[in-house]
Amino acid sequence: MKMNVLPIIAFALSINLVLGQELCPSGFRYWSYTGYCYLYVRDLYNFRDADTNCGNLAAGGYLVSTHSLAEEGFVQGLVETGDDYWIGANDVNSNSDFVWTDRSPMDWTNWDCDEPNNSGDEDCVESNFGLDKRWNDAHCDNRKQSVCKAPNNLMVTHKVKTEIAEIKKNDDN
Ligand SMILES: [Ca+2]
Ligand SMILES: [Ca+2]
Ligand SMILES: [Ca+2]
Repeated sequence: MKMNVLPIIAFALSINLVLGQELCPSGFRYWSYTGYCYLYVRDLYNFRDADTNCGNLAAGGYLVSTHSLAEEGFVQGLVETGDDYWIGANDVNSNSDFVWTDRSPMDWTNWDCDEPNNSGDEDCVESNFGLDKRWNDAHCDNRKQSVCKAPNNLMVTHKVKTEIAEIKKNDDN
């Protein structure tokens, strides 16, 4: 029997909200359009430390990945200074092969014109670059503000349950 779990998730979500429980890790802001939680980090970090910081602040937290112009716009709106900030895209492992630190698909890009240019081996991506406020590959050691993205608490619970079920299944075999 195949069950549609979406109504159940939606119901659980509403119960959670009714009970006033936090849907997001502390300080993160929920966005219903994606169901994810976001946090603007004003402190300046290099790329690697910025990504580690996101993981320290939330279970499953990484530098933000975006998957549409709408999501990019939402994230830009969180960045109070309007300055450039780290996002999770990088080509550290393989030049010109950009990936997200959260391993989600690279299903759209928002490069500024003539970027990415890998000038002097740039491997980490910032947004809010240039007049058009788009993406640029930059030097990973630069210290910038950043935005973190994390699954909402319900997603984390669901993921843990799925993993436990998977482990049990493997034990039975
Ligand atoms: Ca490189
Ligand atoms: Ca590069
Ligand atoms: Ca560049």
